[in-house]
Amino acid sequence: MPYWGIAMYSFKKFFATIYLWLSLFACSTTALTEVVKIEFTEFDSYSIEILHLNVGDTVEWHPVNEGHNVEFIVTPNMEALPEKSDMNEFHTMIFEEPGIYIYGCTPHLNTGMMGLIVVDNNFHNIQYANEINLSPVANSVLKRLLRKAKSMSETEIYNNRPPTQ
Ligand SMILES: [Cu+2]
Repeated sequence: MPYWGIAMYSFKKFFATIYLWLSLFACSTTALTEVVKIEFTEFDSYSIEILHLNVGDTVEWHPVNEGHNVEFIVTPNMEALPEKSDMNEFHTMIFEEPGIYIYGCTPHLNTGMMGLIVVDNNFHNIQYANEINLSPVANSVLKRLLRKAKSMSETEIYNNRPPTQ
């Protein structure tokens, strides 16, 4: 290879490396917020039971099956729980605070139609979950969700996060 050929080759390699570096840097510093879709299933449940989010992510609940809604029973701010959503209506919420969020369907909470959202993998407000009064079925569902969420490894949490849209 003539001298200029080698120079050209290392020149290209140099820029390819710089490009790779810059794109990795951009990915790690840009705050990509996500919009996650959860559906009301035909089996009186939510299509995603445990969800890990970062602060600023959004969840959309889609009423693809009738007879359900979204009512929060635990959030980091128990003094100001969000208003429950209307039955059979689309609902959306942005998660601004780290902590656990527990919600259920108003008519099916007692039979265990519940969802757990963990923001920033932060469980600081988990004691609220022990203080709420639930039916035995809902209580065991909640315990299962919390146990599973807490025992998830970083990899499992990463894989549990829906892809960025
Ligand atoms: Cu329901």
